[in-house]
Amino acid sequence: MAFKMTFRWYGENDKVTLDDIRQIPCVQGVVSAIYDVPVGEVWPEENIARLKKLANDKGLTFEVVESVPVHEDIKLGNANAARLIENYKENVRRLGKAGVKCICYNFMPVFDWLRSNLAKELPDGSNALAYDHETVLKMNPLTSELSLPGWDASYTREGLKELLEQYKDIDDEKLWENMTVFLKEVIPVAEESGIKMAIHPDDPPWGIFGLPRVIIDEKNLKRFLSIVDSPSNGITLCTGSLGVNPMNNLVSMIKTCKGRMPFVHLRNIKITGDHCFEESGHLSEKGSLDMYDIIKALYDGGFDGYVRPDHGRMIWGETGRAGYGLYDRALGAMYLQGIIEAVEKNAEKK
Ligand code: DNO
Repeated sequence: MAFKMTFRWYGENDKVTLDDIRQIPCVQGVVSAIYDVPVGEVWPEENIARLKKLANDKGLTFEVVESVPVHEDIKLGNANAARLIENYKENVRRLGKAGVKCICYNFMPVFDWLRSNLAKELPDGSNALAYDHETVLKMNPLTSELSLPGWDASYTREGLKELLEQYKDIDDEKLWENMTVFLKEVIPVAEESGIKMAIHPDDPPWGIFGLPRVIIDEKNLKRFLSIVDSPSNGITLCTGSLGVNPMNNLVSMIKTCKGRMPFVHLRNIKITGDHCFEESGHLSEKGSLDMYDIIKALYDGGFDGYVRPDHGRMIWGETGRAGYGLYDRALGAMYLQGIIEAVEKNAEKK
């Protein structure tokens, strides 16, 4: 099957259980990670095996890891980078051995995804994540509470000040350089291990706090893919990340990245102003992106890979990890699957 529907699961401490997930009719597998090993260290094989067994025992596959985080020293390209890249390669090997087929990661300096409001009330009374550029510009990363419940625990920022200091010398070109070193080492190991690496775009796709960000638009995606021209060097097409810049044409990106998108995050967003957006429900008419056009473009390009609904709103009184509750993501999965079924059957009948 070309589109494999998956669902992110934060492991045994997640309020959303595997029993919940297996009851969403279209979901075949979970997307997860090992959360109790510090960034940069090698994941114990028994932890990986346990995660896989837990999922498989519930009839779910475990073929996608999100994320194997890239240590800041690799992004900075400092003296520790070589050792940490070796550890990363070992993780790729171990995950390949355990049957994992795709690894999602990102190369965003210091901060992963960023929002200014974790619970903006939408007109229907639901709560969603939102981003307002003015508010973010006023934030001081050293004093503001920037921790997001959706961030991988491994992204906690000790020594943040020191880290930001080190990034002073890293501009976009230097970041590309350090990324190139990483890719040239890791992609051959991924190829041998039967793994497709899938870089997540920067979210939001513009610079914040003066830090470089490069996985932001079609031109840079092309540049990224050409660094190592291999099916194992791919991207996670995250519609909600790239789509908040109205200059980014997702359908065109899908054509450009044909065959190089092993993983797709399908989510809608509503652009509410210049550099401002809120995370609407998945339904096309609720946001700025046309989910039908996106899925159709993937299908037309012969997409063969994993998809997952992305951040959901908090609805029906649910509380929990912002963006990662059960109900709205489950609605999203079923809505997306409806489009997928229609697109596939429509094409078969022609
Ligand atoms: C947010 C996620 C990101 C993503 C990482 C991948 O909800 O999409 O945190 O997992 O950027 O490394």
